[in-house]
Amino acid sequence: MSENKRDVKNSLLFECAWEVANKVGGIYTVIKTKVPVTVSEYGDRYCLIGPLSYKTAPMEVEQQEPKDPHLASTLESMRNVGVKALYGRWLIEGAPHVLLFDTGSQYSRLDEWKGDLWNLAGIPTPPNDHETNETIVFGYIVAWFLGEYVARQLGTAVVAHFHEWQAGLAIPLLRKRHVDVTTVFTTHATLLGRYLCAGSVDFYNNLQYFDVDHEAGKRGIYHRYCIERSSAHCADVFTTVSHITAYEAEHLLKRKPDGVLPNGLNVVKFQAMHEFQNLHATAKSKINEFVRGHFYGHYDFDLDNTLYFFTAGRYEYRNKGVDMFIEALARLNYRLKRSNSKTTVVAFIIMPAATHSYTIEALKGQAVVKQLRDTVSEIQNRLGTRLFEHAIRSNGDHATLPAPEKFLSEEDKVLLKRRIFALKRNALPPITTHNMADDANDPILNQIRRVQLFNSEADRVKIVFHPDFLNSSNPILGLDYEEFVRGCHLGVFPSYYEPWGYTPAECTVMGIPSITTNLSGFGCFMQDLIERPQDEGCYIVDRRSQSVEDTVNQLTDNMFTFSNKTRRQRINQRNRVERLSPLLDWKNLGIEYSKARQLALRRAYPDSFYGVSGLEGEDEEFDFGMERMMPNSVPASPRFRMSGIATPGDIGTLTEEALGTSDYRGQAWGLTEEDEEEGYPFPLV
Ligand code: G6P
Ligand code: 1S3
Repeated sequence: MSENKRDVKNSLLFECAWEVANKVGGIYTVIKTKVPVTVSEYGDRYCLIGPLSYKTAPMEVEQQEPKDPHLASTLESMRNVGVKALYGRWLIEGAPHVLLFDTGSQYSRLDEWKGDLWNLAGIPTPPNDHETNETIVFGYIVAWFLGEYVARQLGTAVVAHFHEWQAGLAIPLLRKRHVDVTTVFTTHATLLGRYLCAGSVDFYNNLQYFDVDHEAGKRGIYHRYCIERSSAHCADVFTTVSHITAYEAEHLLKRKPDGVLPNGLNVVKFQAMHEFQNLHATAKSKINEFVRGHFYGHYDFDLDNTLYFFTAGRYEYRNKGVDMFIEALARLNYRLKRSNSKTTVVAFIIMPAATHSYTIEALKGQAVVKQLRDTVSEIQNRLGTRLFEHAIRSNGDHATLPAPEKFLSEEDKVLLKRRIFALKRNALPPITTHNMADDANDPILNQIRRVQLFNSEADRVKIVFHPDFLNSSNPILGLDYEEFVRGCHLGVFPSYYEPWGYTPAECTVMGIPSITTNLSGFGCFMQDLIERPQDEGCYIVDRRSQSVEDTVNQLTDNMFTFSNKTRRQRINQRNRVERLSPLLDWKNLGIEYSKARQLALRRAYPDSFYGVSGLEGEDEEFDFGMERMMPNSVPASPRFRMSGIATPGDIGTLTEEALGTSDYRGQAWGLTEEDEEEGYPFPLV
């Protein structure tokens, strides 16, 4: 690429994503949790690039002046022509350098850049798509910045890693302009895949056959699709987050990914094993509090024999498998009733939707329980005082001890009766905690109506739909998400479309068993690594090769078996699942990112690796600076499938090895013909 020989061993890394210091969804988690491991590899040679949000940046970033003179002069020259940017430290663990660009400062150039994009890459852009407009302005600013930077800084190779189409537009621009950087593009889903799955197509069996341009056009996302596709094609290295998404990307974006970069987490190891078990017990008692209030007047079940299941995520009804979860809950209810089980399952659905505040009923429930508790403690104090006074005056004669209720005054009794009266309720406990903006058409509520899980007394499965993010300062269910997960017993995520799926991964590192599917990146990843994941508290239902009916039954079986476990068995399973967390630790998975960067450097600067003779030699001392993940760093008991040297992403080997198989793990796709004809055995709302 360049005339100068850039130093590839101490390369600089710019990592660019729309969610840098800007929380929108899962990519924020990827970037933020990965920072410590990337900083430990790159130190000050690492800088993240994102959009500047004036609302959140002051809380997230501490402004600084750049120490790198080339960076300082690049920013200076851009500022001189009106580009507003914030450079500093992102205030998270690892405190990386961060560079945020204000897209608003360059909106005046939008039309010019749209024209350029059309001339350069033939990508059309409609006038009123705000997200695409942001993508264009951001992409042009980033390409401009990198171009100016490497024109000044000539000594060191620069790797630019981009996540998802919103940040990817700079890639085709850099390529067209022959900017001397090497690029990696990671897609965390495909636009078309997400849209197609949300409809009612048989996605996985037809991946090869979709007319991609036509399908994108039909859904009004052709321009976005073009940006995504050109980012994938122009990058030196193209990656996704899982093998299943690699397969999807190959067919929908028409480039076979070079490898897979599984998502990790920042795993916090406790000193002692029982610490996370204690956290479960403490968090569960907070959920118990909520349940007492929510079910007041019908609180006729034993909390000691109640299990908390939950599903959570962005509200993608079909993609996240909420349809299947509710159907399976109805079947679980039937089976628990039929077996005369004394266990109650409270199933939470945590999915933000449009609402108009909390319902009066939900607020009232918490209020009446609080009043009752306050009254009881007042009475308790008064009763204690009277009891003490009586005892101290007894002068050693214990025969004078009257019955405790004698100490209740008439006033106490009236107060208590009033509080008990307030617990009377004519309606069943509500399903949802909020007033929904569109109650009648809400897919989750309609599915609950269809299966008639109305929290009635006889039901062993109760449902609570919380259509908002959790927060410890909420008046209802006042817990942060992490605390809530810790307090639950089982996470259920029967996704149909899930490139990775952080929710079950988070359950795992917190020691909470979960159910996912073999259509989720996480599910496939665990299935690849562990021989019998279900024994470790990581249940994976088959949504690939069996009918929907069979999958729902398998899901129900898993939940039913779990509901019949004893407390001891649950504690044991939590211990086992928590022991899997090293598999998901960035300290082990970060190596895949290193491999992707190395591959990008090799492709851009082959002479630095292979020498003039074409023989590899100069790079022998190159390593990724990290431990190999398997099998030493994980505990012995789970039977892991992988042997010594392979790592989960298999960067650079995927393309060659996977040729000739129908997916990226040699598994065949497909339902039976019968299933295809049958479609869904329960109506899609
Ligand atoms: C943790 C605590 C135990 C508690 C248990 C409840 O393991 O350390 O003291 O008994 O949680 O488990 P359960 O599955 O019934 O919520
Ligand atoms: C995507 O977010 P989503 O929930 O839209 O990216 C996440 C991070 O890679 C991934 O976990 C998830 O499966 C994808 O779908």
